[in-house]
Amino acid sequence: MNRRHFFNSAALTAVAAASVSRVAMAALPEPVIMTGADTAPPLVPSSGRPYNPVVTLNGWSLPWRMNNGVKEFHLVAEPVVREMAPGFKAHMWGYNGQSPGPTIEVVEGDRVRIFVTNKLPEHTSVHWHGQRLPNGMDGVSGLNQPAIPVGKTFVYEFAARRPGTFMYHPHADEMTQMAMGMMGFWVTHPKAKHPLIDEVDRDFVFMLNAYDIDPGSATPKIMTMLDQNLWSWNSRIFPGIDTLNVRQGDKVRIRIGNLTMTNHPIHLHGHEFKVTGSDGGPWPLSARVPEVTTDVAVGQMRQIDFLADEEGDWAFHCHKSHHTMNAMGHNVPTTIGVDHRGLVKQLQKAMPDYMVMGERGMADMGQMEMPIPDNTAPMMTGTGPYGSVEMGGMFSMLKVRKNQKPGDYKDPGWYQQPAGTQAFEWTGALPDLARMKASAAPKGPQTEVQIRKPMGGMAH
Ligand SMILES: [Cu+2]
Repeated sequence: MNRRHFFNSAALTAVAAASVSRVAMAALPEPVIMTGADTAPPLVPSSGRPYNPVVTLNGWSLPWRMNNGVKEFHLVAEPVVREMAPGFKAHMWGYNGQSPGPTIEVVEGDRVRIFVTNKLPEHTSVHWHGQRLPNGMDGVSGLNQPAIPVGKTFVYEFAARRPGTFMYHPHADEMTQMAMGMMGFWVTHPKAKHPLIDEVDRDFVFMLNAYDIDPGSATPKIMTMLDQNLWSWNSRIFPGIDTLNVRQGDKVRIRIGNLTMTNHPIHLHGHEFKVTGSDGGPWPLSARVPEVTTDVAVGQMRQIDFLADEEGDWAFHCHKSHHTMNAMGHNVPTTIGVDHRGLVKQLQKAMPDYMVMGERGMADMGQMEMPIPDNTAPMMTGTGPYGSVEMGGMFSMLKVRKNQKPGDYKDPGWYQQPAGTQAFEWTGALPDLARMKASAAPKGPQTEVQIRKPMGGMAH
């Protein structure tokens, strides 16, 4: 984190006091810029009302300056380079050095002033999705305010009236600016104990977002409506998404926002959770049912709570199987069952790099080190302790450990399963596989259907 000036941190208060000049204090706060894609530790508040901070996956929370009782933040809309996975950098637009922008955390009742500086090549605005605020602060350019011209700074100011999880994003040339990565999270913590908001030990936030970046290129294609090839959490794709590391017995909350163009059924292994809130606010107890998957629709936020009581490395992912894959630059028919013998040599005369894909399924792809263009990520990848995980995109893990210290968010490494608790190979005798008896088969002529999936539309 490149803290050009640090306005709020328990650890660095003394530094901040020394580094903020009187001129800066009189003017707008200097922006804090993030240069990396690591998950920052929670930003413990050192001014204003106390709260239990969130952890943004592969992201961070924006420090503020307290000015006469008003929390002042400075967002800079600008082109950024975001590392989506190790070795794969995308040229996006975002805020303060990254896409998504920093999470803004405030407390119910706080007076908030946000300076927004536009360093994009076109005008922009910021809409504060889900907030109660004066109409002129809602950020729809043309409707609520003139757009923020290139090079100008606008000021938004309102009170954070209700606790909850919200988002921010442009409401000016939205199609371009959101496809380029402009979005961020906003959390308003309750000011006191709230009957519908439990206190939790760990509180994670991330945004579902999606991009269309051709393998070998770096800039998202903004015209793509549905056929994005990179399905990401906070503009990161597996294996670039950090794991959610918790202590066994922790009460865990995860807040998930969706600013893609489709819904995402988010699935957690090994535990049941309850959806306890949305951007509309905390849900009544009567609306909370146990689930292991919750669909997060476009423009929605879902907050899930659960007790992390099962030790292990638990998969946590979007259940649309094409959303746990990375970029594919091809339209191919399904070739499972096709005999390729002889064909490959013929094709390699014309295309020396030709490889057979999917003769037995696509799992081979996860294991083959297939040459790929310079700036992209393998389609199905990630190595676990027992081999290739064959995943990409919207996939991570919940890591539950007995000895994870409170407040420690470091990756504990792979889970060591106790002896006798892992699936194993049967090495005894096998009976003949039971088949349907000929006498039980339907009579009459049989048609064998050859299924060949249609060409094109390999959208995932
Ligand atoms: Cu999905």
